[in-house]
Amino acid sequence: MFLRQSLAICFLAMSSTAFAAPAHTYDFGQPAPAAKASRSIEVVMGDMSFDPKTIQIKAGETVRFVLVNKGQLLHEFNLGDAAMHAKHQQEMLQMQQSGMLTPTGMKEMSHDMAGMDHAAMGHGMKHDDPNSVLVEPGQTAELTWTFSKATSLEFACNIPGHYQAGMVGKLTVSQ
Ligand SMILES: [Cu+2]
Repeated sequence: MFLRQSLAICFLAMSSTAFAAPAHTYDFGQPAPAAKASRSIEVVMGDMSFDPKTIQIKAGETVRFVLVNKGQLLHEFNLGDAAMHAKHQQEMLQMQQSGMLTPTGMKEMSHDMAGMDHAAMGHGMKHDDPNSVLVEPGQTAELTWTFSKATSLEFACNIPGHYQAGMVGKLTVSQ
């Protein structure tokens, strides 16, 4: 009874947040369903590397990224510019310090803990940005994105220390 109530409240809180604050938007495009993709690009993640290191895309293209983690550690594939990655690295450092982010995975937080962190941090201690996906060692994940305009971006892993160790590549969107 109590559990059912708190779940309902949690769901209500989550959905009202989603409506009150529209999902984070990105000036370089938006997430898309995989079926909309005009091509796929496989990116292999190693421990502190991406292969390929550079990706060329045309404005207007919808690309399905297939992310293969061949390393021993958890890695992230995140689309953004250098400033966005720097900000996300701070968030991931907090997740790591809270014990939520481990070297090989992301722990589920209890509802109580998540609520506390949400109140304390504003942003909420959750890793669910649409421009990012976490890939556990030995796993494959996907992210599909429509690139709206010509711009210079980076694809990066923002797990503490990884970007600095070389887990960043250039993604150029041309006209
Ligand atoms: Cu990494």
